[in-house]
Amino acid sequence: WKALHFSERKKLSQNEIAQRLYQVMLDKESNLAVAADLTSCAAVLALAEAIGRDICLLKIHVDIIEDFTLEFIMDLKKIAGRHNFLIMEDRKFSDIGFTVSNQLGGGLYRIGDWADFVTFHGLPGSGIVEGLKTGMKNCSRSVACILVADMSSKGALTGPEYVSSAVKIAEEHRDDVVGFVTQTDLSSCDASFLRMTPGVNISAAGDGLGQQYNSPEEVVGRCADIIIVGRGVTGAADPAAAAAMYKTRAFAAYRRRVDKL
Ligand code: UP6
Repeated sequence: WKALHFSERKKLSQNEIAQRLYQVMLDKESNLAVAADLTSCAAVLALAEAIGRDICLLKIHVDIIEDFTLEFIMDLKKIAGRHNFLIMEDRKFSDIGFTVSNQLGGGLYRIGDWADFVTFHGLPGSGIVEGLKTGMKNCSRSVACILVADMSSKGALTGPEYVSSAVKIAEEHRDDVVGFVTQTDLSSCDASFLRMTPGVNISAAGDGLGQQYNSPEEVVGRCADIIIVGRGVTGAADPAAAAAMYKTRAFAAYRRRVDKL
């Protein structure tokens, strides 16, 4: 799969939201997702406005925002529309199907009404996807699901056996599960699945809390279609300039990957 151009990958995907993301990546020549791990609505909106031009995807953790309102989501969607990027809520759902159906389709955040993508863990088994699909029935639209296959943090328990079982869940639900958060290339999985890789920062090796960083070139060469950069952008003196730099480096690395193989 690594040798295939995003336009070929788009044709292989059966999911409309994943196809939209591939198209955004092609149109903007960007395979950069930024993790907007900020704690106020205003800060997330200001960041989205500043970096929107350069990203294909904005990843948020809605539950760290202290003054969350649904108006904030409407404002964020407007910025996403204007700058042509999609939104992923990195909720990492990880409970039984019944519980995740309520977490996706209800509660204060109503994630299923606005997120283009959500993340989930395979730990509970395939019932979690059934739960997410049930939750979507209470929502105004469909959401594309991204399975966290393995993690960037030191000592993560997501060993090879776990990963290969988790990946099977995705393959069995390919209408709804369109990709992975991963550190490895998941070579047994076909080319329609997106691979997104966090733990990318050119200025640090870690964060003192278990996070481990690599460069854009390293992760795109190894496994990433999309790099996910958090503090490398949000903590930079000039986040817009940092986003532009990560975008250029990640897309150049993707071009080298498809040209070389
Ligand atoms: N994230 C990881 N590693 C994973 C999965 N997800 O770091 O295996 C998420 C974190 C954070 C972002 O929840 O939002 O990616 C990384 O941020 P950073 O670049 O500031 O470390």
